[in-house]
Amino acid sequence: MKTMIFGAGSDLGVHIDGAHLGPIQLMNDLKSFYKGESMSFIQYENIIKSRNLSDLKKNEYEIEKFNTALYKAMVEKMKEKYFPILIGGDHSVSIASALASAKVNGNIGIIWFDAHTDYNTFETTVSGNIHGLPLATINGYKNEELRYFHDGNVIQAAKTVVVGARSIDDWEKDNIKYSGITVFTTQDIKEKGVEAVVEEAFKIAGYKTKGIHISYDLDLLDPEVAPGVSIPEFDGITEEEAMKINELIIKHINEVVSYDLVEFNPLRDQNRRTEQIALNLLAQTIRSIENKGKYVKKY
Ligand SMILES: [Mn+2]
Repeated sequence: MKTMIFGAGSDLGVHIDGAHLGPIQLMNDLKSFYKGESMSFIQYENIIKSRNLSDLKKNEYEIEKFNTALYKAMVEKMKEKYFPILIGGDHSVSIASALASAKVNGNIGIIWFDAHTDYNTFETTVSGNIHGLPLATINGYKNEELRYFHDGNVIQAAKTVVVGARSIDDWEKDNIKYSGITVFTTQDIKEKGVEAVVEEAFKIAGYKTKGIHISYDLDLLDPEVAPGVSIPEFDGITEEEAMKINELIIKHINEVVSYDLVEFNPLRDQNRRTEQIALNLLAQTIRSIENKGKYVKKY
C-alpha cells in the first residue's frame, strides 16, 4: 500500500518548546529507509507562541489554523488512497489526522497510546496547553473551537480506548466518566500484560467500525527509556513492552487505517535514545503498512 508521511512541526500545544523539531529530525533519519512520499507542515512563521501559564487557551487560533491546513491535505491524500503516517509535533496535531481519517473512512475507532488521557476541555484544563485536549475534541466532546475545519465527522467515545494512562487531572476524570471512553492505565498493563490489554483495545475500537486510527504518544514510555518528550511521566512502560505493543499493532495492521507518532522532542532527548526508539517504531510500522495486501495466499 502506498504511504504518505505528514510531518507536523508544531509545538503550539505545549508551553515547553521543541516538539516542532521532531518531525524534521525523524524524517531526515528515515531518508535512507523510506522511499515513499512525504509532506511537511511547519509551525507558522512570525507567530509569537504563548507560553504564559495563566493563558488557558494557549495558541488556540494558531493551532486551529495549522490543523486546518493539515486536515485538508490529509483528506485529499487519503482520497487518493495513500495511507497517512503523521509524525508530530505535539499531540494537538492529531485532531487533524484523526478527524481527516474519520472524514474519509467513516465510522472508525481510535486507540490512543499515551501517559495522559488528553481529555481536557477549555473549562477543565489547568495548564491551558491544548495538547491536553485533543482526544475530547476528536470525540466531539466540547472544544468546538478546535475543530471548526472538520465536516461533522467525529469518532464515537464508545469506540475510543486509551492505553497506558497514568496521569489524569481530577476534573478530566469527570469528562472521561461522562464521555464513556475506555481507559487502560499503565497499572492495567503491568497487571494484565501488554497483550491482553492491547487485544481488548483492538476489540473495542474495532467493533462494528470501518477501521482504527492509532495515535501513539512517545510519553507512553518511561522517561528513563525515552526522555525526549515535553511532559514526561514516571512509572511508564519499558522499551520491551513498547516493542511488544508495536508487534500487536502490526499484527492488526489490516484494521488500521491511519497512524500517528507524536511528541518527540529532540531538545529534551539524551544521547538520541528517544529518537532511536521512535525510528524503530516508525520503520517497523511503515514496512508493515507498505506490505499491506501485498501477499496473496497462493494455495
Ligand atoms: Mn498525548
